[in-house]
Amino acid sequence: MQPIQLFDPASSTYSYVLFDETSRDALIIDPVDVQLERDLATLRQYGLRLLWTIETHAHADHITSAGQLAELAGAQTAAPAACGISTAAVQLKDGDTLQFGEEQIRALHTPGHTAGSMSYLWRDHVFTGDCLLINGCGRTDFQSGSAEAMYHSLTQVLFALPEATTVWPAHDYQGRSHSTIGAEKTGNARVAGKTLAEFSAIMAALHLPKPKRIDEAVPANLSSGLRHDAGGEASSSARSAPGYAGDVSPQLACQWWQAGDAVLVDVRSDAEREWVGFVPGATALAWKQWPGMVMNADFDEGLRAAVPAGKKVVLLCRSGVRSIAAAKRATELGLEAYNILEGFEGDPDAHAQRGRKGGWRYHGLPWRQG
Ligand SMILES: N[C@@H](CCC(=O)N[C@@H](CS)C(=O)NCC(=O)O)C(=O)O
Ligand SMILES: [Fe+2]
Repeated sequence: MQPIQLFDPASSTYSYVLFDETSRDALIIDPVDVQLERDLATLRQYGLRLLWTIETHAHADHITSAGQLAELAGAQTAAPAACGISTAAVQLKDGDTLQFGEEQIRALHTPGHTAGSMSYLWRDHVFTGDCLLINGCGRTDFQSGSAEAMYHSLTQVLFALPEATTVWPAHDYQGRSHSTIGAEKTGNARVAGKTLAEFSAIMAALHLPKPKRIDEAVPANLSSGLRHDAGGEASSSARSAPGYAGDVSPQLACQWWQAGDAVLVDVRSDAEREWVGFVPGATALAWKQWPGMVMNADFDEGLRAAVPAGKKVVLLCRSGVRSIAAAKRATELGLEAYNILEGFEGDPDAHAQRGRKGGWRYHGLPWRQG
């Protein structure tokens, strides 16, 4: 089986989907925010359940959709431990493996483009991020880059793999899709047959312009692409000036709902409900929002139809972030709208801090597996 290779033309980035053919459990490497819809459609087309989003490094040229995929598809986020992506649920160290169905992918620490950069090995395929590129390699002139570390990663780590290993890079700027370790070992213009001194001189002479989006992309990628205005801080700033009727615990929301005082609206996607679990009898109305784009038309219409005059609406999402945005929208539509704290599953950071799980499903309230 071959990896599914996906391309983002604006940043010349390749993302990769791998899956287990029996269980359909899948992962995606280096997903790009503006390709979110395409990637969700790809998962649907192949009938896949996304278990993992995996970063090769904190990108400087585009923003990851990892955080969005966690919300929308129920994936867990994984990133190299030394990249400072503090929101990633799994912090990978050299040699760590991630399981998807019967398949496994293994992290190889390949610093040089950045100090934390990793490549990933799956069967006889290696996903090299911005370490080994086709007839090139990642630049080493910013973000903790090092030509010496790059030289070591290329010649000692990646070129030590079997020559038939297929190389899948994170970028190609000339339309090439993949290569092999053997071809790069003998023919790569920057490193093949070069000493460290020669390689370092080549890297120092590149003088590449700074990526256009670096100042915006790196901070966003350090929080899995959930920018501060769309991520966890949205809830704390929202609390001081909510723009909606208020926050309620899952228990109180359930009481109101069961007493007929409120309509319970689940704003997660169909996929999330199917994979994670649903609340029988709740109204399903997906809230679609990703950076720079809010798609409200269906939501508005559905909400108007679902909530009779005089009733409250209580909004449920996965971790209590999207439900805030949805509650604000419902308020704009004239409804008395409440956000259900911590959503269906709870906030993983809060779990870690408090040592307990907080979402709807952990309170003995009605729900069923999808
Ligand atoms: N021109 C691109 C940036 C290109 C770039 O710097 N790419 C990085 C990867 S993030 C690289 O390592 N390039 C290696 C090369 O071009 O040789 C932009 O403005 O976004
Ligand atoms: Fe990069």
